[in-house]
Amino acid sequence: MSESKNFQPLEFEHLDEAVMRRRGRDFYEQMRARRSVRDFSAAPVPRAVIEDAIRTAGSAPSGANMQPWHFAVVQSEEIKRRIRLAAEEEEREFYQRRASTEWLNALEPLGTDAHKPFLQTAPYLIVIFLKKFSSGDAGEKLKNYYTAESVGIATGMLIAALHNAGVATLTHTPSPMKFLNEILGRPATEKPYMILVAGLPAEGALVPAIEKKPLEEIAEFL
Ligand code: IYR
Repeated sequence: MSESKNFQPLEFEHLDEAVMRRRGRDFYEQMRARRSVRDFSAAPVPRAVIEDAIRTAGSAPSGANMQPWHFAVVQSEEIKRRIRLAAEEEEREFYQRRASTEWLNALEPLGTDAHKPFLQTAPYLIVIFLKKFSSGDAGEKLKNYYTAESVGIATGMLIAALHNAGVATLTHTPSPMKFLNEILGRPATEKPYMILVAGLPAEGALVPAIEKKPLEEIAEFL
């Protein structure tokens, strides 16, 4: 590709093979220790850590580099309370009526129910919105591309960044989540994607005894 005013040299760190192997293994060891936490302490986490993790998420690749995401970081006790009440209302509907028996059976090992106290206990609720449209320089409406893929990648990077900084998370998706637009004042063109609960685990927190599939079951090399 020729250099032009739209291009600049790539900055890329070439690693020795031994360093490559070590860093690959170290990162895996670190990431596999991540667990979804449902029992949070109210202990504070520095805002700067959350900001850097969101900067990391914002560095994710996205369709046509449209960066179709918005992160609403909720610390306010009052807003957390309103989100919890609205989410629990939807969850009661889910557990009592909407969920199929098959779905409830699949959730059994996780021990979840309609109570979501962590939505109030944890210091941060990072509410991730997916933007179907962006606004251009003249305020015109631009279509975004591959929005679900883009926001999924950014969210994965956010979870990894928080874990790396010693912050526990829970991916929480009450369904439907439309109430988040109202509570957080986001426009109808933005779709609530996920609540990422972030903070420190409560002392003695328990997690489900579940396992991840081994490489042989999830990958093939051809
Ligand atoms: N949203 C509900 C149910 C739930 C669904 C799935 I799929 C999970 O992996 C976990 C929970 C709840 O949060 O309880």
